Formats: sequence, C-alpha cells, structure tokens
Amino acid sequence: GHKPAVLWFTGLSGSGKSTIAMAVEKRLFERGLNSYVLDGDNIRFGLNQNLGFTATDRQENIRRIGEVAKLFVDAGTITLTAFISPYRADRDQVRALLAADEFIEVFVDTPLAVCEQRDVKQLYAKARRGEIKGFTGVDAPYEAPLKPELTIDTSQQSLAQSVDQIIDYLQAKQYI
Ligand code: GGZ
Repeated sequence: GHKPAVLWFTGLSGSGKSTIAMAVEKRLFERGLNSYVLDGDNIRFGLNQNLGFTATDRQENIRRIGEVAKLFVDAGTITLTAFISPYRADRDQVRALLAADEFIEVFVDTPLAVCEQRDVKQLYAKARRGEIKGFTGVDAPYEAPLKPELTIDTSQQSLAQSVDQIIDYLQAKQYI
C-alpha cells in the first residue's frame, strides 16, 4: 500500500523537472503503485490552454494545477507535478490546500547556466535575443523555495541518483 501525496517539482525551464518526475513515476509503476504526472504536455494544452506566461496567468496555472493535484490525492494517487511554479506565494497556496504531509516540495536546483547551456528547445537563446519576453531566469523572476522537503541538483548527480533520492525519501517517510 501507499500514502498518497503530491511531489511538487519546481525549478527553471530545462532544470530536469519532467524528466525526473517521469522516471520516478516509472519506478513507482514497477512497484505496482498508482501514480500520475501532471506537466505542461497534459495541462497547458488542455485545461489551461487559455493561459500564457504573465505573472497572473502563471498564478492561475498553478492554482488550477494545485486543485487538480488535490483531487488526484483524494483519489489515492501519488501525484507528481512538473511546472516552473516560479512564485513562492503560489506554491505556498497549494501547500495550504493539502494536509501537511501531502505536499512534498522538490526543488530541482539546477543552475541557470546549466539549464541555459542545455537549451533543448532553444528557448533561452530566443529569450536572450528578445524574441520571447518574460522568460523565467532571463527577464522574469524565479523565487527559490526556502524550505523544500527535497533539493536536487542535476548538475551534480545522475538521473538515477535523483530518482533514488526521491524514492529513498518516500520510503523513509513511509509514503511507500
Ligand atoms: C518560462 C516558458 C515561457 C516563459 C514558454 N517562461 O522548457 P519548457 O518550455 O518545456 O518549460 C517551459 C514551460 C513553462 O511552463 P510552466 O507551466 O511550467 O510555467 S509556470 O509554472 O511558470 O506557469 C518552457 C515554456 O513553458 N515557456 N514561455 N515566458 N517558460
């Protein structure tokens, strides 16, 4: 059995949030546990397709995702969310929606320089050229968590090590 919770990944674009969340989900699935990843691919193209990247749209994006994550937890699912969620107040609002042990903030603390060097989608390059305005880390803020339950630096450890770190935490705290 397991105790459902939200693993709330936060970090810059290209920090590795989705990659780690997907790999954790795979590991949980292999153990027969019910889990699900909410990310841009299944949220920003559907439920939140009317939202962009202004501060107010990001706030509403995170608010809705928090509400959906709460529903998933109520349904018994270990829920992983992978959104930049740059504002501390918005993350704390989601934390307040849930019971104290149902919100696990995972700070994917990959340095901006590393994210920018990866630049898989060439979005940082576009932002630096001024072709995208309000890009997180370039000309829009990212407020790092003050007391995340977990901090992961993908420039210092492998994907497998990051996954192990999260699985170890879930086991130590008796979620799984
Ligand atoms: C940041 C942006 C922006 C701007 C488009 N700023 O690498 P990606 O492509 O897949 O990750 C980024 C994603 C961020 O969406 P989120 O829903 O996670 O953002 S938030 O939590 O702040 O609401 C990036 C792409 O969308 N993208 N424009 N201006 N990232």
